[in-house]
Amino acid sequence: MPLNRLVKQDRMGAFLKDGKSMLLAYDQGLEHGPSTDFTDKNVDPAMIMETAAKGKFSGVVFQKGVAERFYDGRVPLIVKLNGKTSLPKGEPVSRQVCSVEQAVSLGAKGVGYTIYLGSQFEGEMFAEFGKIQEQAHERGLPAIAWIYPRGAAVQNDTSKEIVSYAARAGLELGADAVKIKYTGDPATFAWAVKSAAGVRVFMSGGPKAPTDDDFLKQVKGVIEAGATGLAVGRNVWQNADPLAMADKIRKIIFS
Ligand code: FBP
Repeated sequence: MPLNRLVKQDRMGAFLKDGKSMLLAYDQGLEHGPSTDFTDKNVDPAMIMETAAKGKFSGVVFQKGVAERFYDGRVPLIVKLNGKTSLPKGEPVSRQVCSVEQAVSLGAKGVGYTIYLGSQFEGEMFAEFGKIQEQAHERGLPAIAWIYPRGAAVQNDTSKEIVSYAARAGLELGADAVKIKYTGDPATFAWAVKSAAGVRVFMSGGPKAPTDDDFLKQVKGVIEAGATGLAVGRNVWQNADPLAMADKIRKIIFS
């Protein structure tokens, strides 16, 4: 059997077109709660499934409960394997709530896991992600790490130093892709992309930007920096016209 280190597989293939990607994230119902993020329309996961398909997203991200009830196969699925609510205070930790096996049975072509880098519990999340990465790779699936520096030890979670540290941690831990926050400009984000050394980099959308143009400027910067694309939620499905926004984003990523 060839040594793993000699096998340069891109397990992200199901989510790529011309090496780029645009993922629709919808796990905020657990992370933030419905009253923080949702309206009468986007509280319904069926609306998100429709947006993912009609908006020609490269993939959609659900927790297992939403996937079980609403995933219909039109867009490749990523199942988030851990999660937490915004209710506990103190050092953040997010633990596994779904197995790789269960994700596969739901039709997942990839699995996601959040690591709070810098938290006093980062070791627990490293260990859990380590097992998940091995189980996902045994099945040929990518393990995508949401790496968010957070906790009392982290002063500025969008600085060049900390975002590139997050990207590099993804490489070191064996992630196929990392989802990280934007640093604010292409030059500093390019350092994060370089630090990931081939691990695919996705920008995490964040709270809805004041205007479409503000957000699209970030998307341009991310692509200019050499990233693969973005995994976005609120900036699409909180938009008054989610499909029009998806179209604008797609044009930048795949142009
Ligand atoms: P958004 O584009 O809405 O920010 O979604 C990306 C995401 O990573 C979600 O997958 C996740 O629920 C959320 O951000 C986590 O947000 P927070 O930074 O508040 O923990």
